[in-house]
Amino acid sequence: MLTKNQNVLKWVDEMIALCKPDQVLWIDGSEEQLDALRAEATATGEMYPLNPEKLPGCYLHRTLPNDVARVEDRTFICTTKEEDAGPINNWCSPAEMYAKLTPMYDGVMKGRTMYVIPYSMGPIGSPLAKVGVELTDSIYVVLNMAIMTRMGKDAFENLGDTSDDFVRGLHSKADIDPEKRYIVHFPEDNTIWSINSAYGGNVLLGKKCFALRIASYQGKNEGWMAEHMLILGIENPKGEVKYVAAAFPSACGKTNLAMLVPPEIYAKQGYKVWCVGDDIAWLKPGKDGRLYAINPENGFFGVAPGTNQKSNPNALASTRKGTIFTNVALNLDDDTVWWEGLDKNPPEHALDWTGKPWNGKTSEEKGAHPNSRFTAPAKNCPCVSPEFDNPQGVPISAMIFGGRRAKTAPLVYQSFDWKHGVFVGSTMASETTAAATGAVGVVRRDPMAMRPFCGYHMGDYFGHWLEMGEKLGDKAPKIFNVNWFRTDDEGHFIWPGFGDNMRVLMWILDRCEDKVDAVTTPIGFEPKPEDINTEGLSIGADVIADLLNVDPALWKEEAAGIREFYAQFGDRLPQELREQLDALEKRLG
Ligand code: GTP
Ligand code: SPV
Ligand code: MN
Repeated sequence: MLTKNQNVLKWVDEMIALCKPDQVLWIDGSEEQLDALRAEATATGEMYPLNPEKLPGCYLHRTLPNDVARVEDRTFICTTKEEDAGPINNWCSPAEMYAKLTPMYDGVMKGRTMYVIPYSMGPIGSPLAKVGVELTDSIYVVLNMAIMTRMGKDAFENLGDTSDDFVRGLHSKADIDPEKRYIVHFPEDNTIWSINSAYGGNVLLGKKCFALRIASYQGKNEGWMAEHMLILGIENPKGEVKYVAAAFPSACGKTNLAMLVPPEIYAKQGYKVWCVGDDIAWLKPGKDGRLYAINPENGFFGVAPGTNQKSNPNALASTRKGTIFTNVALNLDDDTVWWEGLDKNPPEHALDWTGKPWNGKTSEEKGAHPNSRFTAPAKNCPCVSPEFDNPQGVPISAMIFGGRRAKTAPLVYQSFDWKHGVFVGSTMASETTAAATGAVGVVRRDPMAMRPFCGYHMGDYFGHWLEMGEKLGDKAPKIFNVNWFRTDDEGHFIWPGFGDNMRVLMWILDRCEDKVDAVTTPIGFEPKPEDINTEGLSIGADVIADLLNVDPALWKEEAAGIREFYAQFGDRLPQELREQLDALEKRLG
């Protein structure tokens, strides 16, 4: 036992009595203990050790083909009142859900070990950090949590002996039965129950379950925000760093933007980009009245396919040691890993993500699952920010929303003010990706990229954003929207993206510092095409003009779609947003 905290001990005892494990192991975070678990997982085949020279300390893990992504249809927010979960979340009453799941957990860990994982979301000692305890029967979960969080006995330091302010996470693989899979949140009890999955976002309970769903609920009650946002710093040649936070839906480019490599035109002047976080931001007003952000995580659970030396060298470098790969292909010649888009040289003697023999040169099938992932320590990242562990966080100058839109949304625009920015975020839409089960490529509304992650009524969430704006006043970050994914008539991306997204960030920072004018359009302020720097690109200002084009007919359709989307929130939609929509329609004529 690593703590004297009676609330922790009592709850762990209750869960032991319920799950009836053969053994209980408290995870202290020591390398010796982790090494023993790595050895055990290797012996049972749960983890496969990769080439110790080329990928030291790295492992491959495969999940069942029925268990490769988040399951939004089996994810629940259980609040006493149904209306508190809102129209977007699946809801069930806590009493009914506890009654349904308790028998499923009864004796589920017989013959297994229960691991008790203490962890901190956020730097230990940070006023913005929070403690969680996850109970699990999966070594894979322990080893991933060791990378993704500040895990081990130090995490209990923040809690002390009497506090009850920790998130209780209970996970069991059970039989990995998709019919009995549940990812359930009880925000009123600080509790998460996950059963019958072994895939990342469903089982690493510090991540989406705690740091977004439970934390968004806590943030509303406590005056801060938990957002699906990357955090990056841009350092100018004078050494001044400005920070931005950006919300894109799953598999829409957060990890890539967070680690971007500045194009030559900026690098040679001395510009640098620093990664503070690639997925989640906790934001709170600081003493100076500005909004400060920490990354509650300690590693990256990144999409593997498409990651390569050109698109994201920093992410690739992060995965060269101490990394767990999930559902990628295994090169049998040298025990390394491969995925689509890594290079043009797929292995011939390989196993695909399901473990079947696979020849990358001849096979029509994919070697890696489209949602295959790497779990890499943040400290591995060559551009990790010197402020990564700063307990106070970093001040945010701009917030950026974005998604995958083939036509409607322009490359970039700025909201007229905070309220309009909240409207822009609340009406975000994006094509669905492989990060969740279900159809891919269907446009759906994904407000602030939080549709799958908001732990309470979305209308109240919009209200919270508006309140935060009131509190921040003229110190509030400026709000922007970007779209890297506009396509031409053949379906090709027009904008080069990746490192070249820096060109758009530079306009955004110039706007924050009042250094550049803008064009007023019905949807917001846009750059003059010549204000997006295209030096060194094969596209010119005419293509930029195209990318910035706002088609009034498409936008009228968009406004109608927004009206329909808003209708479901009833009187919990803030009146300000209805007014924003009316104003947009008026501007469109
Ligand atoms: P989650 O971890 O699911 O939250 O995803 P994410 O938002 O971090 O997305 P990520 O950066 O991993 O990118 C997902 C996919 O989008 C990858 O296949 C990338 O290659 C692709 N992508 C990222 N940035 C760009 C871009 O600027 N342009 C284009 N065309 N594709 C991009
Ligand atoms: C996402 O889907 O947004 C992810 C991966 O970042 S997961 O941890 O599965 O949620
Ligand atoms: Mn994500």
